[in-house]
Amino acid sequence: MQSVSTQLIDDVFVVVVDNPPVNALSWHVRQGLHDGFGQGLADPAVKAIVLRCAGSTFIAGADITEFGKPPQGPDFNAVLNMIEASDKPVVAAIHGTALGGGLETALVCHYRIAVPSAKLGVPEVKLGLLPGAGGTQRLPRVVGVEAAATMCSLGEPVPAPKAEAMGLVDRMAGENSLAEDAIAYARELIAAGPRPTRERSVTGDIAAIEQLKAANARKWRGFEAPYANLACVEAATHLPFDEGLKFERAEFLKLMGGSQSAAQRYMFFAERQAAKIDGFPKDLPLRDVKKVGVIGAGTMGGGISMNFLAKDIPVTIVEMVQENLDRGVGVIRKNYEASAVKGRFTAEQVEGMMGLLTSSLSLDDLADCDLVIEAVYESMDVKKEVFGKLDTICKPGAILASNTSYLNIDEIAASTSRPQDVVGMHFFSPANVMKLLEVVRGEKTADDVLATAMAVGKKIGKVAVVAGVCHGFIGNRMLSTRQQPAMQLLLEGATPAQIDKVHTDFGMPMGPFQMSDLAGLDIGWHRDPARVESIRDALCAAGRFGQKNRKGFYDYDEKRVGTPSDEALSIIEEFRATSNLSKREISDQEIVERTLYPMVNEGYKILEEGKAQRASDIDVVWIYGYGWPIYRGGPMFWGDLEGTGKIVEALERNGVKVAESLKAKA
Ligand code: T1G
Repeated sequence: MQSVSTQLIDDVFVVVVDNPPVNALSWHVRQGLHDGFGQGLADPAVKAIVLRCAGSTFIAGADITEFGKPPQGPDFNAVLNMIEASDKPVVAAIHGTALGGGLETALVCHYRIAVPSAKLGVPEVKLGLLPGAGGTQRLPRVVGVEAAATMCSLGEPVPAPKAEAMGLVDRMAGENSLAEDAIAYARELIAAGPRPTRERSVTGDIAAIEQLKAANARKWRGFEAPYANLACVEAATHLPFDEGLKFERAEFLKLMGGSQSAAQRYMFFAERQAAKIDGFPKDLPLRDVKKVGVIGAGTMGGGISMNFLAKDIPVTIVEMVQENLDRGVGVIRKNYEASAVKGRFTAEQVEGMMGLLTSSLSLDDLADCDLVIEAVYESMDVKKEVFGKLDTICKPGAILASNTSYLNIDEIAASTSRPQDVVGMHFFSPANVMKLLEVVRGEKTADDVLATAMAVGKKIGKVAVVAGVCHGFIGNRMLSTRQQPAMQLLLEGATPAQIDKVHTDFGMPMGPFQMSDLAGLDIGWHRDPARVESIRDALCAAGRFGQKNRKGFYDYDEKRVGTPSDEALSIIEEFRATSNLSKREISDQEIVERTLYPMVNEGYKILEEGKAQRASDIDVVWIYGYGWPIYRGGPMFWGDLEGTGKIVEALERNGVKVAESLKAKA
């Protein structure tokens, strides 16, 4: 396939990459670059060379689909070294996103010109990798140690204007005149001649590296790649260039061969796959969503509203009581103002978003909404009543969504005359922060309603996953299979802190009991202190409701930092005594087997029942909804790594009914 073309314009030779959709450096692109530059370098009429890309972006990186497959085409580093060694000035003309191997290609070019809207970055760390084609050695020679260390270890792209200020971009082009501006710039540089990046010196203070480690220790807990990136940048500060390249190569191969990068590359595609609905054409016509209604101005309703307002979509928020409505609107404003203080929004933007919010005490004001999301109390009766009213109020074709976290969407839909317009949109708290959105497909949900809900999710920056109707859909259904054995382990002698530590050491942001305290132990409690049928009842009876009143499984200080609680432990001991279970030593491995393996098992059952489209969707749910460590790829990916045979044996040993499909895979 012809993915690289060349043209000679007077004395400037232009090499154009055209490999949709993102000009990834597939083998035929590398071949084309090798051949094209070979031609340009050999032609005496050529005085300067421009490298640019067709389509929407400059090269966005190596072709991730090629990883792990037998190598094809010329070696990437060989092609880059050939470009850098050019005896004629080479200019990279950048638009869209020059990422990873794309930026590394731009770095072997001697100069870089970019349009203002372009972005440049090395996001390899997000794939559990590092720039493996000289990026960690050339960036410090162009932008200095601190900027290079930051770009490599955090992986965030830099807008072109800032890149120019850093010296990464040498010239800005007109937004619509990159091709011609690049040629003119190359012609200007004929006199200056080539400027091989490898010959430039590393500048800046190595202390920046330790500062980054200290500032990101919590965020990088358990990750290998950020530290490998920093080690390579540090190597650039004291090794000769070619030694530095060798160091980088060795570190790159270590990461590439490790399970963390395999997991993070898997998740890169899994997240994109989740957006696709099996059997639906890509161009299925969607319903227009220009105005959204949200019912309930509590934590969820407010958070849900914020997602739309931040994307300039007007919201009408409805509450039943003025005081609750005012509080809810006030919380939205306070959250936006807090974000503004952190620089995420300007004051004008906050006013603009608040200006798109209409508050009301009447459902009738939702009549002209294209999408209404109900976020009221988790009671089927309340939801049925609300949907019955919406059925009479909302315009034909409006999408009626429930934010329920586990109730039956089909039952809710049956309370309307338009079940085809009803869908679940389960946001995760805090709804304006958590990226996961479970879109629950009812039996009668129309295809375009499902597709529209998924598209709306993407539009407001969520990672949307299709779930089927069952108790807890995908995420909470699997969560419940962890909670019950965790409680049982308490009865058998483990402590909340031991169990939570196994989970946080595994990489979860918090363990089962820390999570219960955060959510509130009194959620769903029968409120009868005399009725103590579980450890949770016993804690609630003692007025221990969790973080909300600073005592639950743990005691909490004013900053909500939890410490083990003697009172909670004695309550657990007392309850254990009533269950004539004797206390025993419990190993961490047993805690893994009894709390994490059942989640994998439940994932297989969810797939058997068709409540998730694919195993990778289940992994997306757990990474974006619950903070499962992305370097472990999600419960299903991790289950394969852990070994399905080992999992089945442990489940059977612990008396858990194993999913047939899991047993068959063991
Ligand atoms: N390789 C292969 N396919 C890719 C790809 C890549 N690098 N990037 C995107 N795609 C596919 C993607 O799967 C999707 O496919 C389609 O392109 C559109 O992507 C040696 C080792 C560029 C910002 O990490 O960040 O270079 O679903 O939906 O929202 O040092 O894609 O349509 O079939 O994301 O407009 C480093 C990854 C690689 C950049 C565009 N580069 N890509 O976002 O579209 S490793 C990256 C992105 C490397 C070197 C190292 C984004 C984007 P499909 P999309 P988008």
